Amino acid sequence: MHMAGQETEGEKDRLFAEELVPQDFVFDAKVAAVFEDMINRSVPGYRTILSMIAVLASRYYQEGSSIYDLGCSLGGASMAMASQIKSKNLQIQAIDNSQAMIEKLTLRLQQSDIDSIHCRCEDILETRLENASVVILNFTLQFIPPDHRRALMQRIYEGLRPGGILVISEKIILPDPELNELMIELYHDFKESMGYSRLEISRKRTALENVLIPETLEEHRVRLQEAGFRAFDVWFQCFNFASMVAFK
Ligand code: GEK
Repeated sequence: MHMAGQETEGEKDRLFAEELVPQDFVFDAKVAAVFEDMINRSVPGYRTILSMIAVLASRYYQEGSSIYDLGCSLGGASMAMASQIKSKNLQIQAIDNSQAMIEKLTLRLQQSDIDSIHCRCEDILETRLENASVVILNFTLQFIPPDHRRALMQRIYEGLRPGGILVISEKIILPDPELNELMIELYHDFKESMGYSRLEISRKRTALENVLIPETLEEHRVRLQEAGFRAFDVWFQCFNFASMVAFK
């Protein structure tokens, strides 16, 4: 896989280091340019989660089916799956509604030798899901307005083949207020250890306030069960970040 190149190399995330008027967070060209550095320094275990999504997908991929990576950003999960799954028929649909992300991903794919990833700019609330064995929502559902989440789960369930899986990674809320506060503080300590200043951390938190809406694991479980999934559990958690898997 060849991914080097001036245009596709990520820059360091200094978005919240400079003085700026507080605004809601958007996935624009500025964010796309620093995305890899940002997510690696902001999501504890991000790299591990990508590698393990590939392991899970490899086990549950069914020959002749499709894999969907919903809210793919720069295709981290798609690329991990593409290199893990050895099938000539592999078809990964990588979808994101950020034009900037899809442009950058398209360039990357053109510069690589990967032909199994098909990316497009689209709202995942409009995506037609069919014949899927693996669906990935890696830190995407948290950005979907809460009142649209149930219908999305239902459509994913309908689009999955029996035996298929849905992987959902999210920032979560812990039901116990004291533990919840502790996890948030530990998370902020983690970000500080990754080189973000207290000011950057607090500005980013404000920018995400109306945009990233976390839920408890119980809320996820109930919604998945209501959509029809037969089993659900958490396979990874670090502080207030978790990744779950649900089985059809
Ligand atoms: C990764 N999964 O690296 N339709 C399509 N895309 C959307 C929508 C929507 N309605 N809402 C948000 N997004 C990736 C990381 S980032 C997580 C995912 C983060 C997209 C949005 O444009 C962004 O690219 C992505 O969801 C969330 O494995 O930045 O914390």
